Amino acid sequence: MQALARLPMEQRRRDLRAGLNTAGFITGYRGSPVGGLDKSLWQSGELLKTHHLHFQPAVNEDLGATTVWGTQQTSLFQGSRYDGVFSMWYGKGPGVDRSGDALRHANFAGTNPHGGVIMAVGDDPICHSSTIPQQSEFALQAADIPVLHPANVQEIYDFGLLAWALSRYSGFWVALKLLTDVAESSGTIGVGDEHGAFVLPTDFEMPQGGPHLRWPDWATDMDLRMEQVRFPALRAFVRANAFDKAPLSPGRKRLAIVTAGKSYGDTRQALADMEIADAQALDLGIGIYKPGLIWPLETEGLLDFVEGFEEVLVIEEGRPFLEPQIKAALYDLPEPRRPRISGKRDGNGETQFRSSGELKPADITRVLGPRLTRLADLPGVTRRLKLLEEISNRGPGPGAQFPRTPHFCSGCPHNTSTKVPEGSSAMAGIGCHFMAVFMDRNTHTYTHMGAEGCTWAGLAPFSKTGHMFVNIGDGTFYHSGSLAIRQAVAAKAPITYKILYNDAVAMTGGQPVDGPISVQQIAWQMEAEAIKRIALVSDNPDKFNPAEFPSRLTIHHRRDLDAVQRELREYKDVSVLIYEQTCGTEKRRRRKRGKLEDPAKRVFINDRVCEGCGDCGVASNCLSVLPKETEFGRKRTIDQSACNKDYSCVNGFCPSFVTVHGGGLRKRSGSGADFDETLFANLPEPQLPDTSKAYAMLVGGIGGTGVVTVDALLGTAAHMEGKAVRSLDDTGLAQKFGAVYGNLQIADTPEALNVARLGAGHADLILGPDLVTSAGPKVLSLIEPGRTRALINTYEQMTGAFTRNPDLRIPSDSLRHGIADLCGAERTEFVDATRLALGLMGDAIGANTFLLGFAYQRGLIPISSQALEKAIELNGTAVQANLRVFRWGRLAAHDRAAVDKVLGDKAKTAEAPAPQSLEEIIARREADLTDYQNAGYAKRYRQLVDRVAAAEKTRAPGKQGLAEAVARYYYKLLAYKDE
Ligand SMILES: Cc1ncc(C[n+]2csc(CCOP(=O)(O)OP(=O)(O)O)c2C)c(N)n1
Ligand code: SF4
Ligand code: SF4
Repeated sequence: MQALARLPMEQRRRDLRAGLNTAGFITGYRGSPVGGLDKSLWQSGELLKTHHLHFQPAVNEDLGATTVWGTQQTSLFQGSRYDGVFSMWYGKGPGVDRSGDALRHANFAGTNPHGGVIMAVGDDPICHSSTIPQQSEFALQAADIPVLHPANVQEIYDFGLLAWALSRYSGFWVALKLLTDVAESSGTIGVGDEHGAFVLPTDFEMPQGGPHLRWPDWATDMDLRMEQVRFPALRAFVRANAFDKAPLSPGRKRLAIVTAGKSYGDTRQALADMEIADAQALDLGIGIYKPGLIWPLETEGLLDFVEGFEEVLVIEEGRPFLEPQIKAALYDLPEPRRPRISGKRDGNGETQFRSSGELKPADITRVLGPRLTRLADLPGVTRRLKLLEEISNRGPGPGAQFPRTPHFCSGCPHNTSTKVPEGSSAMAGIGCHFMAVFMDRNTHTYTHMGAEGCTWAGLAPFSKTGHMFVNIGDGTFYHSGSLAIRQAVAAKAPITYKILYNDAVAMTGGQPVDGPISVQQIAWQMEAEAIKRIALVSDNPDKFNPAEFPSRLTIHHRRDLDAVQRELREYKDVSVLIYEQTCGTEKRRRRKRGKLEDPAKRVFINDRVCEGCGDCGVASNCLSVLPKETEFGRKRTIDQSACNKDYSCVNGFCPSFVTVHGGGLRKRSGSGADFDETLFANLPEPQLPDTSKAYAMLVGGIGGTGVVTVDALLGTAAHMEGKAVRSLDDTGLAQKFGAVYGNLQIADTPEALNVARLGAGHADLILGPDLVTSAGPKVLSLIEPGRTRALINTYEQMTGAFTRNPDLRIPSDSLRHGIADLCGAERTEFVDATRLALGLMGDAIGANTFLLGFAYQRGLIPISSQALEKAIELNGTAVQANLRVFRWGRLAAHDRAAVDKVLGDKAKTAEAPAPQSLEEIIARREADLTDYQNAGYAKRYRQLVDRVAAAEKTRAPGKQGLAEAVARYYYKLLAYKDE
């Protein structure tokens, strides 16, 4: 995203040097994988102004596209302040889909010669964070928009600048197709003048009138201009500037591989995995042609390259897009010069590359490998094919039964807002509430953004079901969803819209809604749409003044949500329930920045009173209500490090809950400013791993808990040491407490880094902040026995399923075995990083950095400690605490006894209770009851248990299950059972 954010600044600089006074305009709508662009631009602050850049996030993508159209009209009206405006539109695939009409109109009209339009199109082909897979080139082609396909961050930058030049020259809007693996990755790039440099064609004379936007102008003229001016100009510019490259061009021509963008990197990785270096590939007669412009394909260069090869193999992800273009180009070559061509299907018509799902280096190896072994004896190929075979026979491993699915954050309003009364159902739309479909909340089906409820408006006349609840976020409402409500009103559909006002566009990172919006405005807007029943539900209803609302709106506390919904579902037309409660994660952010008061109130559970029924977890649906295994059975505890203080767990009138007003969390022994750091003084420096080849690390953690930060620290540190880095982090839906995978590779040179995402058997290190994620099938498939090492946090962080199943247990032993069996016991290590970080620092948030320190000391991180510490400082967040916990991690690896000494008794806390004899169980409880009341009370207990034990001994010699049960549960009855 930073490469994209830098582009307009660079464009303005270059224009100034060329004597042009231009301005830049950036607009669009967020959505992963371009979800973070707006934040990057906002972070640029004053730089935007300095470079005459105007950033205006759009209400939605198609309106954004139309505003861009306007920026190309500077020459049509009096009073332009600039020679031209170069513009950038951004959006994810569905944004392209919904903008079809706007894009066709605007591109048809053309651009300004000193303006130009580029589009940053985020494509998520494997639905990582999307409701359907995207391959936007088809929609862009339909709008006559040329598509460039960058293979890495460097090409985002280079192609971005070239795209504006092309747009100015030819009048086209020009798109950059940004796949998740490229858009969400980071790497080191060059930004000198040679990047994005272009020349004007010398073999082409621009037809009279030129390609640009004008007025008056009519469709038939534009159509003609497209054919006779703009496409020829486009082709000439592309020919002159070699968007396409031939990185491997052999003398002896056997197999020409044509592949673009991410698939190019995947192909390179497949060759590297098979140990085929460039020289050997050339010897074997293998060539590679890499189009940068994937539509319209520049065929002169392509034909020059492929002529004379025996065969052309097209490698591309998704539905065939390059393949038909190449086939069409080759069709006219005379037979002897025309190579055979295969792509999705081989020469026999059998599928060789699937059109659905992700295309991985392993898939390419499976197709290329056998062909190569037919040409020569290649042990590397045989070895790799064998490993892939072994990996695909492994099975998914024990973790497959225990997935970490995304879940609402702690304190999320949707934990409550998405509940529906018994007997009712709900439909989902776009936004965080979508996760209700994974939960036990009678929420089924969804629509694309801005059509929420319209499916029910269509189905209702044909259904006996009288009513439907429909969830819609405030961001979506503002983007386009208010129109969906209008559709439902027009259809008189029996729907209750639950407009979830969480005061943020939360799913994409907590951006503000893109214009003025408030609970009051929504209420009045709904009133104006002729909706007669409107209710407002809030966790703090007193803050609302009824006079500011339509008179028929009713205001309720969230504890009355069920009753309000029961009433609304009887209503026979569209009704609206505005649910107001700020996003939990947003609250945490605002509190950290001092923008929101941090209530001095904390909730605790007295585990001696708690009966472990789990009702608080089920009712609050909150991930911060955790199990606590105690001598007296499984109880509950509140994770104070993660709690976002929405207090919904307190609602159950359980006597175990204790709220503490005032006061803060106690500082721990290892965290205070007065702590003596000399303990860390003599830490030896480990031998670091070799980076002459890519050193690949996978960080398997939980979304929202700092995995991305670990990756960023490692990446920054490596960069500071002059090493090449390539990393890829998850964003979007997975970030919500689902499994996230930080992919990070470090090497001495960038050429060693082909792909951003690690594939089968690629990992040198599995660094596992989360045991569940690290033992999942995805991570296990990265392990190559004998090469991969694993360092895993043993902490049992519950999954969202625990909110529905209070008896859920993490199968830690089998998960650990799943990893150790593959890596080998000697290459696997487990450490209780969360417990140690919490014990030392008073906050579990440092666990990831602790683990990093531990890994470093074990010689598993290929960067010096100085660089890592510098990166922690540069990161700027809780610098002292992070440096400290990093060093604690190092010390724990080097001298665990020294750490335990500092921890003292805390080292023993939270350990699972050790197995005990019957007598020990009884004695412990007898003593407890004496303390609780008196010796007589304890005696009463002892007598009954003894009687049962004696009876059991005579009736069932050798058994003591009954006596043990009585020992445990009679105690419970006497000590704290409250019913
Ligand atoms: C047309 C389109 N543009 C962008 C997105 C990406 N996207 C997914 S969720 C989301 C945020 C929705 O915000 P809101 O409705 O406020 O719900 P919240 O996430 O805050 O709960 C966006 C923009 C999309 N799915 N479709
Ligand atoms: S980001 Fe906010 S709205 Fe989304 S799940 Fe987390 S707390 Fe809920
Ligand atoms: S509701 Fe009360 S008794 Fe039940 S698990 Fe929660 S704290 Fe324990």
